Amino acid sequence: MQKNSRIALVTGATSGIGEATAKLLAAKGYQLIICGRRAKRLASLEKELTQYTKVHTLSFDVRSSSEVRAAIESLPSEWRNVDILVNNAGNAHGLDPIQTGSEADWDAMIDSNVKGLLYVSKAIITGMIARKSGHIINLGSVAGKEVYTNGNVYCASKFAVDALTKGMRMDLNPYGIKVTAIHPGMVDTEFSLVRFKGDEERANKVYQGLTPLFATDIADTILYVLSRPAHVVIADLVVLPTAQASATVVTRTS
Ligand code: NDP
Ligand code: 8X3
Repeated sequence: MQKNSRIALVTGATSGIGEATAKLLAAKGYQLIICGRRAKRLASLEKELTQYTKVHTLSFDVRSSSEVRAAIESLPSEWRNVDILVNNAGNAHGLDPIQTGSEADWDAMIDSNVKGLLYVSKAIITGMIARKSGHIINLGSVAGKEVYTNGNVYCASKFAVDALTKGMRMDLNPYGIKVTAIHPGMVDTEFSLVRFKGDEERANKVYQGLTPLFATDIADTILYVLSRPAHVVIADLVVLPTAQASATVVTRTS
């Protein structure tokens, strides 16, 4: 078992990028607070990861400021000093033109991708400021750098993550807190299944004819960002599969 005294809180650890990140950081000995709404998945992940490191589980919905506050306040004293926050929880809901988009989808994206990130950050930042140290990693997206057709509100939510990351880095600069944004292109996770509301055929088509990124690729990137020396912060990274040149340019072999 590798030892690392740092405590990392990962939101959205029940699948995809968050789950892969939790697994990699656990293998590297980081102590982990794993979060998500699906408590059963968290319980089985906790069981798996405890062979490597200490794990604490928090099940809450990032869209609810009161749930977020209660969850963070419930942390036992030995888990309170969170060194690393990976703001990963989030999803796209729908892929529709602005004129026919669903308000429920808009709410879900803005409430989780933007407001949820803010609520969790606020709850954690107070302690980081008091200790004058910490590292916040926000999961943006290529969709937060370029808008694509029908991406409207999802893109806006990720543009907001980009702006918030820059703002956080400025506001937290006097306290020695590092702030990083990682902006992946296409990653084969449950992302498209959620976007298309469980339509597997449609979700699978997104990754057909190309080799997408895998969640482990982004977990590797997160580990790289975390393992830079104290005087180095990776501020902003766009990570694409080789087959993807931009939000809209992708080469498929079939
Ligand atoms: P997944 O759907 O596999 O994972 C999303 C995670 O977010 C789940 O663990 C889910 O947990 C959690 N989550 C979603 N909504 C909430 C909520 N309201 N409260 C708490 N947790 C929530 O997708 P990815 O791993 O791909 O996505 C992770 C992040 O990466 C997202 O922010 C996404 O926008 C971003 N991203 C993804 C890309 C991709 O192509 N896959 C590309 C660029 C960025 P649970 O349902 O248990 O609550
Ligand atoms: C996820 C990548 O291109 O589907 O953020 O929006 S994309």
